[in-house]
Amino acid sequence: MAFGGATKPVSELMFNKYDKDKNGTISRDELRSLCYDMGYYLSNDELEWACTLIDKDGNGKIDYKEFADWWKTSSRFEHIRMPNAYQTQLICYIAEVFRSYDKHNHGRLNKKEFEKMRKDLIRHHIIDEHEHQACQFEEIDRGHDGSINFNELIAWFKDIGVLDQIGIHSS
Ligand SMILES: [Ca+2]
Ligand SMILES: [Ca+2]
Repeated sequence: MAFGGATKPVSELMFNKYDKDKNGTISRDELRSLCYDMGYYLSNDELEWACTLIDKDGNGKIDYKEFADWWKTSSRFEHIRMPNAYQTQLICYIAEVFRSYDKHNHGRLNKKEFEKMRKDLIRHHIIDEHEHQACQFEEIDRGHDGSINFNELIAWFKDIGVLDQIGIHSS
């Protein structure tokens, strides 16, 4: 920024470099190869989790905006690290609750289903009724398709710090 505008941001250079098939999105394999080149080999599970975090609208592709968002996080490889035991337990539980409200097994919840799930999560003290009341369905629905998928839910939890809080107690 300080040296003026001729150069592209690093995130864009990286995105273009690793979008090997030039389709404008980073696939799982392309992400794996990027991480590997940077010294972080991801197993299949780790790659799956990294994609859940980076592909925030859950459409199965990492677009440039999602990539740049991730790239600018201060510790980007730490950010996509596999959850610890407590977080894993929490995420499994959340996935279970999510699935139980996904009556049609579509992998996403409509507004009504989501509101029911939110009440359930409040009841189980995973989210706080007062603190997280302001979060609007429309904001959580990043892909704007009128439903919330698991990636969007996890992205929301990341935003409101639900997953981080648990992490603090574990180390
Ligand atoms: Ca690609
Ligand atoms: Ca996406």
